[in-house]
Amino acid sequence: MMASAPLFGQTEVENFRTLGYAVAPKVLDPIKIRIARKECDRLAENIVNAALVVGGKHPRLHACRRGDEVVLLKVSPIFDASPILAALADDRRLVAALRNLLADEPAMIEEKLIYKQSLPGAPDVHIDVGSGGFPLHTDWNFYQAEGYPRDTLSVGIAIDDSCPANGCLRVLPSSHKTAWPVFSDGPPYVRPEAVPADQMVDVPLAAGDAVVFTSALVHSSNENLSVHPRRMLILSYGPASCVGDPDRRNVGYRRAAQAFEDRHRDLVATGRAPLRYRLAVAQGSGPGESEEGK
Ligand SMILES: O=C(O)CCC(=O)C(=O)O
Repeated sequence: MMASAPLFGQTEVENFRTLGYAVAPKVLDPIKIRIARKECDRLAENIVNAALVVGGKHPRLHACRRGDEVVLLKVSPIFDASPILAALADDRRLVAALRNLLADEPAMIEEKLIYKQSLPGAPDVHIDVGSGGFPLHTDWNFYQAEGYPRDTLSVGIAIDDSCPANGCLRVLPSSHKTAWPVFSDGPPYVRPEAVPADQMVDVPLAAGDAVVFTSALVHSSNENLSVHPRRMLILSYGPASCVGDPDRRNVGYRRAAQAFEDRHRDLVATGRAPLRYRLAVAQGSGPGESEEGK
């Protein structure tokens, strides 16, 4: 049997070391992309439904408001809610590539699904701060507080095409070699006045492509100005030998989310869950189908 080509070739490995990021094409094939999109829709519907029925903040759901719209920004953590997405990411070539970049066994410390998707009918879910983009930051500035090593890295796998118009990732090449000043009153975002804005570059991706970037790389993204979702699965890994308990950042959210979802199931089972939110509802018609109609 012929050995398959590595996911990240020599060029990607060199770019990753020098620039702090690299793009690898066609990590997901068209069948997997289709499966991933369907699963993203199923998950978003379930999570919005649970949020509407139970009320309050669903621990996995991060939504924001933009004008009259409610934007589903991200769902995190995700793999305990989606064995399908977990299986897509459990890819032999991906693990081999990460092992090479980390020079160690990769231990997953975070999984999140960026949606950047306007929710039809602007459902009445808990709204977080922000308007649909990600301010300048390094993931390291967040991971550091939990004791994860600086050489932690992330892989973003595009589920939809991404480009400047729909808020693709933007990075500052080679910025991982510098310590950037961050805000100290609130989340540790990088201070924008310290960043040479004209040196930021867009990282457009075709659906199925992946970008790998080190946790110390300065990055951001703008709002999605298109009418379509811009979904990307972002998986972060540290070197297993020095990561400690990999799930310590997310285990609390995971347990809280599972308890929230148990409460939703209980309300559905006892006929106290009248709403059935559907993503396919036409813009403006809003949620409101009965639970029996599913
Ligand atoms: O996918 C994006 O738009 C950016 C996501 C990001 O920067 C993050 O989750 O840290």
